[in-house]
Amino acid sequence: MTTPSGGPQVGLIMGSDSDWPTMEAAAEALAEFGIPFEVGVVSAHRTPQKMLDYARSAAGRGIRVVIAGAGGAAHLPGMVASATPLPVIGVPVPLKHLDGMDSLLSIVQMPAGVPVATVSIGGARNAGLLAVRILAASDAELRSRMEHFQADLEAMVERKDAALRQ
Ligand code: RP5
Repeated sequence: MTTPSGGPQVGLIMGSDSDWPTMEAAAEALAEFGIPFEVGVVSAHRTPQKMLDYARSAAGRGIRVVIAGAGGAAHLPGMVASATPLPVIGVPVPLKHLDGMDSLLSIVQMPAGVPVATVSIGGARNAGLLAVRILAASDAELRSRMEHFQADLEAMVERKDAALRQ
């Protein structure tokens, strides 16, 4: 578990280190906005006690959003959501079989009362950006940076449009 200085605000966890190539995009998005985060492997099936300890202690340690990625029978995001009051963003990690549909359906179809904000299959960058938006809801400076980010996206599309039309 890595904890950069400044106290992590986002907990970025995944069921296996094999999920990192997918989940790295969430870390990159958080880093772009200067959000302190921690990274770790926490498995719902292989380390169930660690998962419960992580979920139950996260809020008390200053974590404000959890991003949880897993593949296959991807129970990590939902189980973490059941044991923390924090918002949990689930990332369906695509594996060799079933193209990530198994991961998506395991994460998205939560029972009422236990929400997980599920992004697209492999959509870790959006998970990172959604975490930034959640934090920005109570941080005017961060919200302003998100608005600039959105303006940059818009300008990029306009530049591509103009280039195509030439
Ligand atoms: C899941 O099983 C993990 O999230 C990972 O996506 C998948 C395979 O894990 P490994 O066998 O590669 O460790 O729990």
